Amino acid sequence: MKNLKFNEPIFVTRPLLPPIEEYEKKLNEIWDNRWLTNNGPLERQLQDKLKEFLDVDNIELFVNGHTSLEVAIKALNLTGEVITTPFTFASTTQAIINNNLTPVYADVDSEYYNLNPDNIEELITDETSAIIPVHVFGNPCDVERITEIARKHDLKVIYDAAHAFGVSVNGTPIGNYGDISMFSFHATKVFNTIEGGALTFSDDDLTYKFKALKNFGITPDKEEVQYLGVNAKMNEFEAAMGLVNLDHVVDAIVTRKELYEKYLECLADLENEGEIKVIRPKKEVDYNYAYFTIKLNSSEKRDYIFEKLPEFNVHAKKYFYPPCNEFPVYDFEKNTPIAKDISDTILSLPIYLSLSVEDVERICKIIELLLRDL
Ligand code: T4K
Repeated sequence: MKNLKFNEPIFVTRPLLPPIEEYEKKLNEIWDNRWLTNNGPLERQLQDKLKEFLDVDNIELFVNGHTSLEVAIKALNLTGEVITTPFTFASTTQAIINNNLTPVYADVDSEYYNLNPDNIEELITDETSAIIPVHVFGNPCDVERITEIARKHDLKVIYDAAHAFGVSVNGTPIGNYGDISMFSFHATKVFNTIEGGALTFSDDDLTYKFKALKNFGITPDKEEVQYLGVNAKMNEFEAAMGLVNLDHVVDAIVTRKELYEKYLECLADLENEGEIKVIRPKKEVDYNYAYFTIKLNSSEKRDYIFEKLPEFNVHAKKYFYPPCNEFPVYDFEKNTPIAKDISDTILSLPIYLSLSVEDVERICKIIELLLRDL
């Protein structure tokens, strides 16, 4: 088994990095412009290009995904309670709480781990102002049903689309659903601007508000502080990275798909034996292969694999553990058993461009040996 150990660490992900000359070229532009941040020319260029790439009505760029989610919530003047998912990264819940709202957790579906629309309506009260679902691992939520519920109860919908860059559902690009969608362009994402994020939205009027909110509440035309804002502007170094990475992201997704399919092939026996379950893309979806995630059939097995893999220099991650309603800093009802079970048994395996299909074969071999050894 020892000869399966990798010489270099294999992380759950590595950033998409363009050829350095391409980035240098953009850095030269920054030097020529002497414009580093605050609505710079590269940010504006990237905004136009991403609007086209994501095929959305409006887009506004931000310094990171999380802050943009906080701004999105603020812009819609939400109050009281927000129905959301416990199975997500800490950001989603924290964006709600940081806006002085109460997250109310609806359990997820057991196939794709997204907020289950069946569980939403029973949680709606007079205090509810919005639903904030997450397209977990890039698999879209049941957007049709969520739209229907939101319309019926006059609720806003903000999608956390942090994982869903480039995803479409039945041919409709994912950023067109809900009142607002938030994309993360963090280094670990399919498309990165080092740190970075964006809000996409259909209501043109929000542009003015977002531009103000991300710049200390200062309105773009009158230079008045009309809102209590934050500093969440994307800087030119981030935008430069985005501009060059955008030229590579389509190819990157093709490579991710190849690696994803190699995993499926190599893990087929374990899956057929019921040892693991692979989270697959929904049928009606153009997918981005952002994550390769498996579910083990017990928390003991998940923890065993998670702890043993580093002995082979493989570093998987428990995306997402624990569920947000179990964070010790909050005291929320822990009444989402499906999310809890998934969280206890989930494991995201390495998937990134510089990983080879042979590396994937080796990782699968290690997992197979470990599980058979148990
Ligand atoms: N909503 C959802 C559903 C999200 O998943 C996220 C972020 C957000 C909102 C908020 O968006 P941002 O504000 O981040 O734009 C990572 C990311 O930091 C986070 O962006 C992401 N979700 C989350 C799922 O994953 P960690 O704590 O797992 O990151 P870390 O540092 O352990 O990185 C993972 C692996 O990536 C490392 O083992 C090595 C590799 N790596 C990482 C970085 C940063 C590199 O090779 N190079 C690098 O530069 O959170």
